[in-house]
Amino acid sequence: MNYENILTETKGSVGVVVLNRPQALNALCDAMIKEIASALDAFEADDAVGAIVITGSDKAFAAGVDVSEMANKTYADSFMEDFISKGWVHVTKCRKPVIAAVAGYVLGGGCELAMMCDFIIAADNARFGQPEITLGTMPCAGGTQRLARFVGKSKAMDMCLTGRNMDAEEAERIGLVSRVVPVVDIVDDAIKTAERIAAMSRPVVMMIKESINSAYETPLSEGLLAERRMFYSTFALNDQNEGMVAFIEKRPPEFSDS
Ligand code: CO8
Repeated sequence: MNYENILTETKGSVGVVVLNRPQALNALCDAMIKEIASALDAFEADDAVGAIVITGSDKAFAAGVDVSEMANKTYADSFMEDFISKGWVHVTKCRKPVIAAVAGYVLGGGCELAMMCDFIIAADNARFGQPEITLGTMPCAGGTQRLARFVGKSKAMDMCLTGRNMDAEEAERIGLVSRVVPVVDIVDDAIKTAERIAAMSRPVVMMIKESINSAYETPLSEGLLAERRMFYSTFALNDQNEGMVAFIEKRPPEFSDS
């Protein structure tokens, strides 16, 4: 597929998706969402890829969903198209780890897209916000749900009801992002992090991702039970034996992803 709104490349074992609509601060138009979905599906199917990074530019990860495409929609249009459910779910359904490497504006749907990824590494110039209320609407791709679960009710209410921006330092303090790095290092840092993950046993990576994600879907007792069962199942993998024997023999493990 030829992409018009994103760039893609493979760096070693890492698939990289770069949002690329600089003229609109990477506003997420419908075509771009479809392209992101297609790129993720392609990386998911590529055995050479072990982890994925989604990034934007130094100025904007994404300044939201494209307002010009939404302005004149009717209720019937949006309900019948169900445009939020279609492309976006590819991000959350991806079984390989997806890291959001964000800089500049991370607003509205941009912040929601970042939160759909497995974790967020932020540049020191990143600005997060859910400004939909200033447009007379509300977050629609997880902004009221994921944000509340990730940073708590008080901060989610503050962000969604005032529409204010939050800087990277605040975002790290409240746990929205895993760490903050200088903007010049953001992509390299995310790719190095993804490479480190891609070098682990792939089935174990997927099991851990699934387990952590289930923490947001299940009560604690069920989540703990599912985690224990998943842990026991790692003993059916060659990689569990290899990892532990390599530790005892004081050598690096050679995982076979089996
Ligand atoms: N959509 C479309 N175009 C955008 C968007 C956007 N979200 N953000 C920026 N642009 C465009 C601008 O229109 C401008 O284009 P042009 O040069 O042709 O006029 C260009 O990008 C550059 O933007 P600015 O000139 O405004 O740049 P500034 O540096 O002055 O300001 C800001 C940057 C503060 C980020 C400003 O652009 C801004 O406020 N953008 C909108 C932010 C926003 O409100 N985002 C939330 C959008 S809504 C959303 O994401 C979820 C909505 C859910 C609704 C569900 C649908 C039914």
